[in-house]
Amino acid sequence: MKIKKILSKIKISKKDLLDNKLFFLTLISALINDFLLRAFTIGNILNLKPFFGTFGFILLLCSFGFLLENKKRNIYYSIILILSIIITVANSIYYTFYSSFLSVSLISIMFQLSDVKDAIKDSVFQYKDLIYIWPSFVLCLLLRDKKNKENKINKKTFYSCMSLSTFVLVSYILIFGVNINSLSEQWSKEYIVSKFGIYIYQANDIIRSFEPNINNMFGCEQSIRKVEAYYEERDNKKINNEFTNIFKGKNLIAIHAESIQQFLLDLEFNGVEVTPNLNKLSKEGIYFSNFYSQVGVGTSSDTEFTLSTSLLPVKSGTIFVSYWDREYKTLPKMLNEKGYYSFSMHGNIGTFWNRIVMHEKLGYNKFFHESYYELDENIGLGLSDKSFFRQSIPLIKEISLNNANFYANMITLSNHTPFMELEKYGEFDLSMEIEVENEYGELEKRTVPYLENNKLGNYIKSSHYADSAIGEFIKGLDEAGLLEDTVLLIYGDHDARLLKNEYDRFYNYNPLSDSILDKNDPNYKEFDYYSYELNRKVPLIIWTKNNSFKKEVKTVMGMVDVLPTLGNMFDFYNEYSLGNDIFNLKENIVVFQNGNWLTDKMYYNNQKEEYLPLEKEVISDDYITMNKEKAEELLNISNDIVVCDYIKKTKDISEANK
Ligand code: GP9
Ligand code: MN
Repeated sequence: MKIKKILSKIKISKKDLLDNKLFFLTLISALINDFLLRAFTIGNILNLKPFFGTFGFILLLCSFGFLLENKKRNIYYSIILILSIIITVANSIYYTFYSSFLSVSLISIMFQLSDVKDAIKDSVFQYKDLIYIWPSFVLCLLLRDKKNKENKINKKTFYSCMSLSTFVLVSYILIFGVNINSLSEQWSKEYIVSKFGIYIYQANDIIRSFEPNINNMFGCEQSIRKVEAYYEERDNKKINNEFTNIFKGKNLIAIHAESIQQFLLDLEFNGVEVTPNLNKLSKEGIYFSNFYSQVGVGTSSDTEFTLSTSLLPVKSGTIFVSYWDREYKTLPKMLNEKGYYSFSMHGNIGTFWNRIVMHEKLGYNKFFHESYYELDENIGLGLSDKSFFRQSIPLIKEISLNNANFYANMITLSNHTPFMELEKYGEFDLSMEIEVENEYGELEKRTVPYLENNKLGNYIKSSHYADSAIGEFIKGLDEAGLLEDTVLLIYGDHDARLLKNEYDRFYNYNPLSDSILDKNDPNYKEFDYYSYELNRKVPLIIWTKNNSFKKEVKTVMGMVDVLPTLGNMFDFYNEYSLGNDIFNLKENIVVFQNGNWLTDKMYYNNQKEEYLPLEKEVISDDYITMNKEKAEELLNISNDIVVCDYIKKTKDISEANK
């Protein structure tokens, strides 16, 4: 009854609306573009929720147009329309690159994105990104129509549109049971877009971008109490095991291997290994074969942060850029306390990812960036890995002579998307030799291109180069006598950000026709969402020259677990770690920024609320609910620690109490 009453009050005159073609264009084009964007990105086109969300929201915005007259009204609608086009185009491009949606807090680091703009242009700008500009052509036509310039203020239509939009939004929330909290939690951008549409997502993102400052001023008291309760309950004590103190007093060299994925290890083409050096190290040292990076939009910098702190990236923006001023308990700081000299090295400009500021905050005594090297060979964004390593050895040697112990973090660069500098990577043959029957019925050898001239193929060639650079580095370290008391830690920083369809030719190549197998072919191997996500894992190896600890660890593990695992080996302890010493765990959970999570039993897709079982054992609903809550809690707690500067605040309180 009530609904009928409300509806009867909403009177929108047909004439009013038909006289307002711009109003219609804005509303309808926003709806269509939102639909197209979701179809081309997350693909949930049959879901009605975002449709109602977008309709209610855009109608609400458009209703204010009726309070304006003539030219002003046209300008108002044109602005909404152009903004909606910009939002969809920008998100379309961004999604191809990051598999996520744009966050305005990234605008402050646009100068960095301009450094990778070539990478973006070469690899991900696609014609589909232009579909969204169609309304601008209609807009031009309508603005030329004189009738459109004569509009009177129309309060009645304003009230009607307002009521209708409010009615739609309220019933959308009530009927669909939309979880409004997810807007403030923002722990999965894909989730928000799939439930609210792109415009509500972006408006919410803009409001939330002020959070770093506002939250710290007002909303943190409660968050800090939650973090405190979390640590109390967690009982984050150090437990001894067979690896305790095995590397106490040893030097540490970490190799941050740009974009190296785990599937490359032990992969061969024409009898030649893609990563012979990593293969050898993985067999000689402790090899974690189910290891995942846990990056957000901060990619490389997020890995640097998580490795150093055992905390996760923030929900919105990047820690290196927006939260560099917070206090963290870090790997360099803890080693420095033990008399180590900690330093980082990288062949790109120091300001990239705000490293020049953040590395100092993380506790590195020195950051050797591009300016410290002779730029004698360039690959991609900066100095080539081979030259970088070659020039780094004497610098490391000098530090080793002047300090009791050292920790070096070497951030490699050459294996960065878009993997285009083939002539610099060296020879690596990705063609395939096959035998085919000729017209006389005889077998004949033929070479087919397979992964030559292909994005994944180029990535493989680039990775072969990166692996060879690591091999040369280790040889150089050995020659300089730097391996005797040193532990090497090698990890892929994140996946190569290849698109799912770029694996098609790799898995489903038909050499006879030099094309991709048909989906109905019995040999066709499905590379679906889960295969893609699980394939994003990266290698992690802990290696020493004498190799007394050979082992393959198969338990799932995330970047957040590296610090506690190393802490047990090197004898340091971070009570704020959110990860675990992997050797003290029977079962682990790896939580990803988009809310997905992984255990040895299953991979959970948070966006679709579905999962892939990884074992035959039946998975109970309780198990899923428990881990879902755990994943959510970890992301929230980590975010609160950073945003609310928890570590500094607790330290201040304990000092005041002394
Ligand atoms: C930039 C390099 C690459 O210096 O570390 O950063 P990424 O794009 O991987 O975050
Ligand atoms: Mn990287």
